[in-house]
Amino acid sequence: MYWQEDKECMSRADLEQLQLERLQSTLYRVGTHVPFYSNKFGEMKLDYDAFDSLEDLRRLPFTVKQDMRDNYPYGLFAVPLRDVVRVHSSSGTTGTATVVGYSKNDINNWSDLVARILCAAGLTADDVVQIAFGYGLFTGGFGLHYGAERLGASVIPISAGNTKRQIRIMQDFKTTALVCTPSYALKMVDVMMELGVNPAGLSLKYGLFGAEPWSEAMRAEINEKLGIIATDNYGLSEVMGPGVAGECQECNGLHVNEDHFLVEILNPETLEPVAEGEVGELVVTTLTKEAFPVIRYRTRDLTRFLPGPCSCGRTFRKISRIIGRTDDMLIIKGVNVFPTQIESVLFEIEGTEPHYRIIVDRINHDDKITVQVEVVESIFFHEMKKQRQLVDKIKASLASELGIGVDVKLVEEKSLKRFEGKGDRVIDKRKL
Ligand code: DLL
Repeated sequence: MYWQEDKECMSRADLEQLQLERLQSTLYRVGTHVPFYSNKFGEMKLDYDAFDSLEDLRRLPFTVKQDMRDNYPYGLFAVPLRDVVRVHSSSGTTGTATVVGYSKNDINNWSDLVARILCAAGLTADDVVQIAFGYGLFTGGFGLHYGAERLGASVIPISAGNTKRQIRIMQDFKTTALVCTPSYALKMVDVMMELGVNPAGLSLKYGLFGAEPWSEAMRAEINEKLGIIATDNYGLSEVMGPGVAGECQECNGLHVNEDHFLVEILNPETLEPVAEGEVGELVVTTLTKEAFPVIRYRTRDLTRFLPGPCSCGRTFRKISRIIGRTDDMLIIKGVNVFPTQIESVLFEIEGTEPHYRIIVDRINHDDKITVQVEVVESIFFHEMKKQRQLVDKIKASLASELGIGVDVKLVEEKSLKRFEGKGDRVIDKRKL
């Protein structure tokens, strides 16, 4: 049930002591090997010996994505390239890519941390794990692969794409665990329906989904359609990749691997900690990374701490599923709207399919948001009145969730784009 019980269930006091020791050595490592940090620490006259409490973290400077771009490609590495055994890179949607490196030890830790997450989700060495994340510079494929191998499971490194083949392999190889983005899991369901494959006839038991925001309602839909237990796992390349946090079988929040990552949740404007349990930006400091340590990395991901302890016995704190990113929050007529809020509403409404697109525009200085929703084919055979009733129902539910009016357009089944990797359901036409 645990992969590294001595760590995952350690007392908070022991954990905090371990975190402090690891933080001190990380600071020393970056302060002596990475000019970016030595300059910053020099400016603030950081005295390593006086750094004797986790509270002192608050005095340290932040690292942001732009710092990584400015130091492209290897400027933030803390070891010489000859000690780097792997490089990954994240392209993001804009600007220069960021490049991250791993030492042998980093890969070893990464494998254990991902194995912890797979184990917490219920997987064992008996499982057959189909990894439908892209293999390559993206951390998803290789990260989950090494973790699943470390667990001793049988790994199918199929990578993303070629959905018909994915399903064929799932049937023939008796896959018990599917690993991909939640969007791709939904696409697979679609293709199964097209092919006349009944998911109940598969051997699937688990789905480990991550790499993009999704909602509780989407989980329910996937669980029901595939007959599995879906868990959420979170990570980001700048910090390691998958393996930063993951859900146990309680399925209500993600345990952070706190012996390797020190996390804070801050108000993104004031950069002060939010009140306990409030939503804020996740900020991560790595505690064991050798090749690419980061201090107070601003992830832009929004989450909150959940109250503990967890009945699974793990002592690591839990964060809620990621609600969205500070940069994918839409501000519509001054109101903050997250795509996941819209998703949750749509998934609750009967007759709609789990595929939607959000289009934002500004017409005569007025923000306008239109949600295109796929609906089951039969809706279009109904009289107009029924269609209008459905539109009104969706509009009313969205208005009550979001606090603003939204236009709704019903579109035919399978008319919206499907995703094999991270989904992108928002088209913002405003020139902001
Ligand atoms: O997406 C790492 C990963 C791969 C995590 C596979 C889990 C599974 P990046 O491509 O650098 O790395 O993207 C990181 O994706 O900052 C979040 O905004 C988002 N993200 C990752 N996992 C989740 C999740 C990988 N479970 C960015 N829920 C992060 C919501 C997620 N968003």
